[in-house]
Parts: sequence; structure tokens; C-alpha cells
Amino acid sequence: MDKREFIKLAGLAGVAALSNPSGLLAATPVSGITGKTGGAKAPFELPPLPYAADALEPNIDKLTMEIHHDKHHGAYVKNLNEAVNGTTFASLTLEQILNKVTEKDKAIRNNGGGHYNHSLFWPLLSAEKTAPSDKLKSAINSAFGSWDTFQQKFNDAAKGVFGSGWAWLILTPEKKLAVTSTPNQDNPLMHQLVKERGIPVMGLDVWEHAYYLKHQNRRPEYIAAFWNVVNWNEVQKRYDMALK
Ligand code: MN3
Repeated sequence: MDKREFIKLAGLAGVAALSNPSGLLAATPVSGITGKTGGAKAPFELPPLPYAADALEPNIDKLTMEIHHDKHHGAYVKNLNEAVNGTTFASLTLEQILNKVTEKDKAIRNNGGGHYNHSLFWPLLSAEKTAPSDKLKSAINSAFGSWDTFQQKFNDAAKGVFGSGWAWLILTPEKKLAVTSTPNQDNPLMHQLVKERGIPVMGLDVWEHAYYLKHQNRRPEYIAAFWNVVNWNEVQKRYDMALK
């Protein structure tokens, strides 16, 4: 797959939004950004949490979720809107912005990534017990050798982020599942900035703001808690979308 095809694939949400502005994305968020935010252009809006702030207790506490969503994600949205205002980015969808952003566009890089990553993250968590489908397990097994190896790699990627960043399960442009990580609010769609490009299938926020109030400095404890609340239905949905 060449770069142009990859941009096209990664930008599917934007294309879908243009061809069906009313209904398609609400039902099938290709980008993982739920509801009308999917494929949206500025001004961007903070999507509501898809569950109560205390729904993930005791794994992730209520106050952390409130501050993380309302204040941190809220600030990324506000700052992104200010940063794109009056620039050529103002007419692009969020996915197109991530595809285009470079080192020069510092505020758009940080806040565009922040908005995308958190919009993807909230629905990837759930209080309801879900399990990976046989199809996903089989894809994971063939990509990593075993489920345990996949989890170990993902844990290592999450623990290995120095300072703030994200661990990812991605589908590469070659349609292979891979584990990677990015610093700060970068993500694998920022293909002018990251070494390992791909469509995010699952992501874990390992900024201290995501866990410090409850887990303090114990990031491994937070990572273990994350596995208790993964919404495997959402992971599956994102994987299916990425494959198309
Ligand atoms: Mn965060």
C-alpha cells in the first residue's frame, strides 16, 4: 500500500461523513470518535463519556474520570479549536488534520492528538464484562504467537513510555496487527511524525493524569486494572473497520 492509499484508508471516517452526514457515523464510528464528532470539522465538540464517571470503579476512580474527561479532554478540544481557527486545517476533518500535521504545527499536533486519542479511549472502556471474539483472538494469535505474548508486548509498551504517552494496538498499512507506543499526544495516524504508522485499534493512555489519584506512581497497577475494563466489542468494531 502506498502513502496515498494509506491516507485514504485512514481518512475513511471523513469520507463516510461526507457521503452520509446524518446517520452512518453515529452507527459505525470508523475513527472511534463517537456520534456526530466522527469525521467532524472545527469547531470540535467534547463527546460525553459513554457511561457514568463512576462506572469503572474500582479499576479507574470517579474523580479521575471526571477530571480526565471534563478538564483534560475538554482543554484539548478548546485549544484545538483555537489553534485551527483561521488556518488551512479549519476545513479538514480531524483524521485529515492528523494525517497532515507536522512538527511545525505544535498546538494542533498536541491538541488534535489529544482530542482524537481521548475520543477513541472512552468507548474502549466499559463496566460491562466483554470478551474478545474468536475472530479477534485468532488474529492476535497469528500476529503475536499467543494471547499472552500480545498482552506482554502491550504491557511492555505501556510501561516503557518515558513520561507521558500512549500504548497502541494498530493495524499497519500492510494489514498486520502490531503493538507500538507514542509520546505525548502523538498517535499512529500522524504518519509524518511517527515511525510506526497504522490505524489505532486499541489505545491506553499512560499519562499520569489518567491514573495518579488512585494508583499514584504505580503505572503497572493501572495497566493491570485497564485489562479489567477493556470493551472488547469496541476493539472488535475498530479492528473490523480498519480491515475494510
Ligand atoms: Mn489523558
